[in-house]
Amino acid sequence: MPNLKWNHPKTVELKEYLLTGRTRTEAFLERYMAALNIPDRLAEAMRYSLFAGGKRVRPALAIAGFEACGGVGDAVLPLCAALEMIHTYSLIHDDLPAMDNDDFRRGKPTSHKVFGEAVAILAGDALLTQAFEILSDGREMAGVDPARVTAVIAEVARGAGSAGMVGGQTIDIMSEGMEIEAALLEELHSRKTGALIRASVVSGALLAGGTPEQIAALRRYGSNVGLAFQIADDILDVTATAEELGKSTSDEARGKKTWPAMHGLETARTMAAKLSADAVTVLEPFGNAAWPLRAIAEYIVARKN
Ligand code: GRG
Repeated sequence: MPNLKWNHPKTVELKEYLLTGRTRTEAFLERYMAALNIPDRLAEAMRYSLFAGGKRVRPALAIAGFEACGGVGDAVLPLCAALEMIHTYSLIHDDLPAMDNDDFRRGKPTSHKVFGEAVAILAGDALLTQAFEILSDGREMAGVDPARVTAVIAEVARGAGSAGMVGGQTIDIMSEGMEIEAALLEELHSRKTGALIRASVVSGALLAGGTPEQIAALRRYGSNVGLAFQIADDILDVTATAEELGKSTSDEARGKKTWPAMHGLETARTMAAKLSADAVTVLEPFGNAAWPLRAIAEYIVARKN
């Protein structure tokens, strides 16, 4: 596994890159949310989870995919905001009593603990719907070829929907407490976590007008990084403290199958490192324009939360 430390020069560069992406995404989200005419309690619940201190990995991947294919400027920000809204909706719903029944997320009480189940469900619904409104709002991506915007919307919908994240979550819920095969665990994680991560980098590339070869390469990158992200999450679930993770119950304790439980901790680490290394290999034709994608692939398996 790459041994990146936060004071290493390469990670300092990535840290700045992530911070810039995060600042731009949050400024866009603030502006967009402020202009919405919605009931106060709903806005409060949406904002509570949207601005709870997430790492903003998916926006960073979208920006990095966009830039790797020659994209410049702010046209990518609506995509970043939409991805973060979809991700936030998934976490709110995942924490509900009917799903994982979690009390803490990102170190704060979960949405339903603060707002009650009904408003938490509605905040999730609103964030998901709002994401697609942003993507289809012509004013936000003025000047971008509409065919590219349509391709982006389809890519994000596939990553978030029943073939992607929602499908993976369903397999997860249905297999809780059961013995499952390694292949099903991989499918579950590739859909539940990997699909939106892959859609983030691919949709950034589609928005920039990437060539079919570039899109295919970034699809492979996204699949590898997406699965590596989930394996790293499972490893952290058993090695990091509740404080570092910002949540209280481990997945293993909840009866979920994890990579370390299935394959052992060391093999899980080796698998994550291999997926990350394979992801970096496909970036060769992009040259230096893909340095953030390389750094993110390494960061994802070295992160501490
Ligand atoms: C409810 C449809 C529906 C889907 C939920 C993504 C998901 C599916 C559930 C989350 C369960 C979970 C903790 C999976 C591990 C990987 C993951 C997505 C972690 C959270 O993402 P981060 O680390 O979170 O990017 P932050 O807080 O940094 O935004």
